[in-house]
Amino acid sequence: MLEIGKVERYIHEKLKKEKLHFVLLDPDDVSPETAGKIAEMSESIGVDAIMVGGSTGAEGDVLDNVVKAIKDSSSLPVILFPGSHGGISRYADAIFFMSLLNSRNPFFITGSQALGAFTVKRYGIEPIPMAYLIVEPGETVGWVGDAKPIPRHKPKIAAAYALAGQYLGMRLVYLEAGSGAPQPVPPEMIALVRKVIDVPLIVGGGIRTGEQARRAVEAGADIIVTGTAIEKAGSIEKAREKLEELNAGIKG
Ligand code: 1GP
Repeated sequence: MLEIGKVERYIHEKLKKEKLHFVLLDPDDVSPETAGKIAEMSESIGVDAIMVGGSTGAEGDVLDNVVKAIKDSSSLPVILFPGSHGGISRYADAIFFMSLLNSRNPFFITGSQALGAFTVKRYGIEPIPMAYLIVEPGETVGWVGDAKPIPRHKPKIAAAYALAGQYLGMRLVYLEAGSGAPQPVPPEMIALVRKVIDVPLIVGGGIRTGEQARRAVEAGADIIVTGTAIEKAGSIEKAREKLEELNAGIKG
């Protein structure tokens, strides 16, 4: 029988008490040393998990070394956020086993998933099925994933895809504006998706301030993902300040 794994249970348990903050580290942008430092800091500040992945170059040794450095310096769960089946590391705890539902290319909906499935099983990584939806502008992941980005002023399209994802058995829905997006997913879209689905809602892309994070949470996001604001803070001290600001916006 299929059982829900440890990391997914951890997410559900924590969600009973508060909204969650996941920090995304892209191995193509951060060294293992910096990743370790950010992970340690994240844990001390109250971040709930570290996601690792990216659309380009987050594979092989580069990926493994970042995951290992994070595991060595914190006890937070490490969840893979792969751009394709190349983004699997045996050292991670779990993987968002995601389908880019609004891609034009079946490779990103089911193809890459089939190519990666046996690797996930062999490594014993916990798969967490997730509907991944790209909202305008979509940035690099939208281009690479051949998405038909959901127009920002069409929340109903996002809600329809999100509900379809839930009905297909996906246990999380992720609304993604794209890493480094000039604006995050609009609150009206988050609110409608939240109203329609029952599974936890993750929101990310372009969230740079505590205020933006708070607005996303107030609109109905359960989990906020932040990456660029921390990776590009400029120094470890500034990254700490940014993490604290974002975390305060999420946790209230
Ligand atoms: C990207 O949603 C994540 O996949 C995080 O985006 O880098 O803009 O925080 P940012």
